[in-house]
Amino acid sequence: MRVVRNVLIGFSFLLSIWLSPAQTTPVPSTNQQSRQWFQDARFGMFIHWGVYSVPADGEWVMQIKKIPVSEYEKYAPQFNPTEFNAAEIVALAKSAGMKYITITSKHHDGFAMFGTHQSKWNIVDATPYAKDPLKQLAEECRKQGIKLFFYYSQLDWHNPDYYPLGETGHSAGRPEGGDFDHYLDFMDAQLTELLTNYGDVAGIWFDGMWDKPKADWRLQRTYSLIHKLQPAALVGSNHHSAPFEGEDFQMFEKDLPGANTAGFNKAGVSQLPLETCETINGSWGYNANDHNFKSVPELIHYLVRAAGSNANFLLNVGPNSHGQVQAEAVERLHAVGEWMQKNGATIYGTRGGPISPRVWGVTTEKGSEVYVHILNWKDDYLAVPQVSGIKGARWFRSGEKADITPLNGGMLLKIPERQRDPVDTIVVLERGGS
Ligand code: FHN
Repeated sequence: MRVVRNVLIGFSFLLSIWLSPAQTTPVPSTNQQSRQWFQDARFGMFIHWGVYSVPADGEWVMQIKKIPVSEYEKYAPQFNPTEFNAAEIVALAKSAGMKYITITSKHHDGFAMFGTHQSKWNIVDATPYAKDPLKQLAEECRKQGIKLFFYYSQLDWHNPDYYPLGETGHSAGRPEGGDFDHYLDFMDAQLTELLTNYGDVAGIWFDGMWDKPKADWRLQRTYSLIHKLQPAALVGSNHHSAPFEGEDFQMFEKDLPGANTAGFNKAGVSQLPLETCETINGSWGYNANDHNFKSVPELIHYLVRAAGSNANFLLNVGPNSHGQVQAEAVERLHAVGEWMQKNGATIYGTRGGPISPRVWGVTTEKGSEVYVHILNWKDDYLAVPQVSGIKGARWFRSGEKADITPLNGGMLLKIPERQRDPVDTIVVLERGGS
């Protein structure tokens, strides 16, 4: 009996680990469950917020305007975001249909938006605000059932130990010399604070490795630290290369997976859970002169096309120096949320569908249903490739039967005017038994 029990225990252990095709080491079940949740979530809020919101010229102002540390630090005493309301921001994300928030804990300027003890260059010690917005946000996310990721920039334009310099940060006025390993210790210490003092963290969103791609970033040490402190936390890094060992999702920037119109996405699409991120206007960090807000249909199409590419959509807002999200962004997020309330079933919990993305639209699938999202098609008929096992079709919005017939090895869909939707006409293909 004991032998049988031991065999069963051994077998259940083997079941609890899983080899992800993109990795050679087993992925623990806690991490696997997080990846599953992440893929089901499909939609998140990116928040770029920091002391750069004071000059209100985007998060690269220190680099672009060649501002030395000595001058840049003068923005901190002006940063007093008394209008910041964590409950409102979390509620805004929920109203948009977002399931998680990814907020900048530290961007390239090195300014920590949390009460770190590793340096005084942070919102608690260096500003009149003197409070920890990430602590407030973490508590609100727990209350409102939203998961929280922390963006963390490995690139640092402020820390003198970020040396030798990479592509950027040459106007910061830091002294020559500096110990990069000491900087990495500093980084690991800040990550330890974030993964110890803020409750459950859904993941760490790294950025900035592209500044010194050939440096020894001690990735495995840092990734092991994260997975040890919070085994359910996911690791992703926006290094624009193929995923490294220890990374749990792959992100793309300003393009869908596999596309590279913006020049950031040089890597192929891995087997890891995928996410693409984009700005709601043209800037990540608050830019007072950027009124180039995307329309609601554009944002919905981005979300649907991301899901059709088996990816999440991380949509960014940049709060101002008072801690407020721009009214134009709030308005658009509410409108996207109304669409998600009606159509979210064709996005949440789905995976990329059996027909690969097309100019006319994409497909997503969940269980026995395939959702055909017709985003850009004016004709009365649409020919699509055959999808196996289809026993029927219906219009998602009206529930009425859809007229789809076999044609030359594919399927011909008739699209009556009354079934059309100006943003996304959705047909549900119902799969049979076998
Ligand atoms: O340089 C950053 C940029 O400021 C922003 O954070 C984006 C968001 O994905 N990432 C880097 C550019 O690739």
